Amino acid sequence: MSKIALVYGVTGQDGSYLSKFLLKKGYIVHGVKRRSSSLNTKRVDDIYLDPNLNKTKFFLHYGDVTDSLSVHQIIKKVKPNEIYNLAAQSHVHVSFEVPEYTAEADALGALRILEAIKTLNLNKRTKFYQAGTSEMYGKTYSKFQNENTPFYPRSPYGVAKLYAHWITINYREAYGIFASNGILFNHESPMRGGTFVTQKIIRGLINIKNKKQKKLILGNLNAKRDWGHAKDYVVAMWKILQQKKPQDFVIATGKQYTVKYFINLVAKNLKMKLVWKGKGINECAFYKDKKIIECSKIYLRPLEVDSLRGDANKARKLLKWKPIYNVEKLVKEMISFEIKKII
Ligand code: NAP
Ligand code: G4F
Repeated sequence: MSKIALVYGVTGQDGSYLSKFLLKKGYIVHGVKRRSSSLNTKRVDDIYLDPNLNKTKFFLHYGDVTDSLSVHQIIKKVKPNEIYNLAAQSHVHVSFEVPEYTAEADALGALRILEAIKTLNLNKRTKFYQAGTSEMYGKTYSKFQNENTPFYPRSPYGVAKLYAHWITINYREAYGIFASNGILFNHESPMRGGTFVTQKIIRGLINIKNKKQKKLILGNLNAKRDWGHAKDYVVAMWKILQQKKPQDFVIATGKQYTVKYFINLVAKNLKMKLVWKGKGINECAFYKDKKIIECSKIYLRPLEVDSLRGDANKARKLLKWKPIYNVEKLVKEMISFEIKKII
């Protein structure tokens, strides 16, 4: 019998990779999408078949993690073996603008799903994965962050995710639900949303090279991130739910680069020679004597997370997980995907 998975956040970057991974493993995959006036399913259109016409193993349901009724109804109907809660307002900067909504979706969303598992008496049937984040570490004092590093979130997003982290542990301990947190460091891919810094840099520099854009305006170039590939990270999500007992794992590459390093790497791949001038908010880059990169306060956050670097030794040992992609391979794949779109 095929296992049944329910993916919240199916239309997002990770949801699309995870669904494809689970289908390949033989799962029946149900995904929850939000009603939107513009199409929001482009990342999963390639696996969607009309259930009336075709024999499909991939089903979509309208729903929202801010809506308890829909959460309850969908879980009651699907009775999944595994639920992956990837649904979130996932943009850190935006969370300062919509803090209440971010808490509704990112904090209480997890609670609503866990409560549905409990009230529907699915404790023994349904495993739960919570998409935790390195943003929960926030203001870091240690070089590497692992499962024992204290949390100090620096954004409404990080604070909301920390609630989801602890409520997952709480329902695990109080009601015996197989509920686990993945604490994932930044991961990117060709499916990454356009307003996250990696995709913004890649699309911006390609457009500038092709004379379709004059300037790329960014914020803090000195922040350090541990960037992996979403394709590697969804494998870890699945492995976390295949463990004998529910527990929490850090998933990361262990390598760290600044935003400026990432820009230079993309430029090198595009054969664009950049000349950097200035410092801080006045730092800028020239290409063929034209100023093409500038910094603006608009993209600075009220608080910044300066440095994230994960120690995924626990995952390496217990999950036998390690990333296949490094940052160079990631950048090459993202660039080549964007260039193919233009041709
Ligand atoms: P993403 O591309 O922004 O996808 C987020 C998904 O959540 C989308 O499908 C979105 O739907 C859906 N969503 C948003 N609000 C919702 C709501 N109220 N109800 C139901 N669905 C909702 O994010 P991602 O990069 O795939 O990340 C997946 C999860 O991992 C998120 O929870 C994120 O916070 C977390 N995470 C991400 C990273 C990373 O570096 N990517 C690292 C650590 C943790 P629409 O398509 O309709 O917007
Ligand atoms: O790409 P970012 O927006 O990602 P951020 O804030 O690290 O959050 C991502 O990773 C988290 C895991 O640690 C996830 F939980 C979260 O959902 C999301 O996927 O920004 C990366 C860095 C930041 O320091 C930011 O200040 O890049 C800096 N940055 C500089 N200029 C910029 C820009 N970020 C964005 N989005 N846009 C800029 O113009």
